[in-house]
Amino acid sequence: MWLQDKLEDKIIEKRAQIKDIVSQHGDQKIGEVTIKNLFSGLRGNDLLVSDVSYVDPNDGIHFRGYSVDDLLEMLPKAEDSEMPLAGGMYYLLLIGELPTREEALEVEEEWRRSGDLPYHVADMLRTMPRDTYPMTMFSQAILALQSRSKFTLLYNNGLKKSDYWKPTLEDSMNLVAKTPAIAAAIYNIKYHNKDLVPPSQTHDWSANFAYMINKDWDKHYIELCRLFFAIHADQGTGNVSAHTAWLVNSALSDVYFSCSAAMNGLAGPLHGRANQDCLEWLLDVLKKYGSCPSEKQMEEYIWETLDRGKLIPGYGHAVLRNTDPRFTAQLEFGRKYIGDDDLFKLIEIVYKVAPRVLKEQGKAKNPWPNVDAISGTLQYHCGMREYDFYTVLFGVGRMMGITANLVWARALYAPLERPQSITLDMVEKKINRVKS
Ligand code: CMX
Repeated sequence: MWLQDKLEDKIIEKRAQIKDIVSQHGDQKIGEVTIKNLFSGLRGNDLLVSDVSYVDPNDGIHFRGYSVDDLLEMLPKAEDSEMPLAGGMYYLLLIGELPTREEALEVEEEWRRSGDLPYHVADMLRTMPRDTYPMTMFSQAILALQSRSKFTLLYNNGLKKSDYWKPTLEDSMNLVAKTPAIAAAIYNIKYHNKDLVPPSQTHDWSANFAYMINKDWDKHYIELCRLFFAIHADQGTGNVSAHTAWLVNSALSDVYFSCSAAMNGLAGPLHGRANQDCLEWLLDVLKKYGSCPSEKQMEEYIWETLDRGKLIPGYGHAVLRNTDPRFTAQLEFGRKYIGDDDLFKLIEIVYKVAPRVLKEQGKAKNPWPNVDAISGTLQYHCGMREYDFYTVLFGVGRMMGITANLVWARALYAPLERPQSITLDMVEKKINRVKS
């Protein structure tokens, strides 16, 4: 596979670099875990190494060093489009360099060759109860592909450790290729009881999703898909979904096991489900006031939500301490294409009011919006009304970053992850607070 050849030299170089760092500086301390860290989900500790992406608390996500704005400008565009080709994004995440247009198209072409969904996966999705949550279907569909894992097949036949990354790359390419078809199958089966639409052999990866749900007549929706999948592609390796995949993969479970598990983490309200929750919350606001509320009414509504002990979905972040550039990129898209929709105007009002209220309440460390504060609104406006499906769309984009990380994890021999757990009594002893 041509991507494999491209990666090989880079992997050899990085392996030597890590070996050198560990042998020369293995005992050097670069951080300390405090008691507070222990009891706050290890926030703020540098505990994972990945070059695929990095979240800066102020500037947000950097994919291989490039910001969201850089990438929206610099990645090769889809035909007749202002938005990037997902194939180019994947090339960048994997290889670490901006692709030429030909390289981006070559990834797209390879995805097209294996983008169809095997019958057994579609059959399984059809037999699931109609009220099954779409993320459950998504996770199950990925797991159902596991029987095709090249990694597991070769591992069972004695694959060398130094070559683990090669079938991991093959599995990753195969899974990412099929992800739009999985999502489209869930959408068509769950909401419309429709037959599957095989992927088109002419559309790019993002547009193919729109094609398979019969929305490729809508140019705005296709552009939104391209933007949406690109900006959701990765967010560092410590977030719940990426880290889950990383952890599961560290046991040499293949890409399908790892990514299915990752989607179960993404399904949580503190993570990917926030896009669905946010849209529901915004629709409740519109229902209550009949149209866009004033800033004063909005402020009251936010306080009411907080006073009921609920979260303001789409606001806050475990790492970010500023407005998420993925929010801003979508805001610009909305201003360009939507503007006068009440729901979109509401986004602007909440953006004015919520940070002020959250600061006044004083609990959230980051009062600013994240990616989920607006993504559902754009989907809803473009006719994707089934909002319990939005987290699946998040997962479609995220599959790129997660799998790129898994290829590199295997290439650089990421070890079995196994933090030691200690008892509360041991903590008491360590801080010299032993009870008499
Ligand atoms: N609304 C109300 N309270 C919030 C809040 C919000 N948007 N964000 C944080 N808080 C609260 C926390 O619940 C916590 O309260 P307790 O001390 O009572 O437990 C307190 O403020 C401190 O939290 P934090 O350290 O600022 O935030 P965390 O790192 O623990 O959590 C996050 C981060 C994103 C889970 C949190 O901000 C949140 O729940 N936001 C709303 C849900 C959301 O938008 N999630 C999507 C994140 C992006 C993604 O992964 O997709």
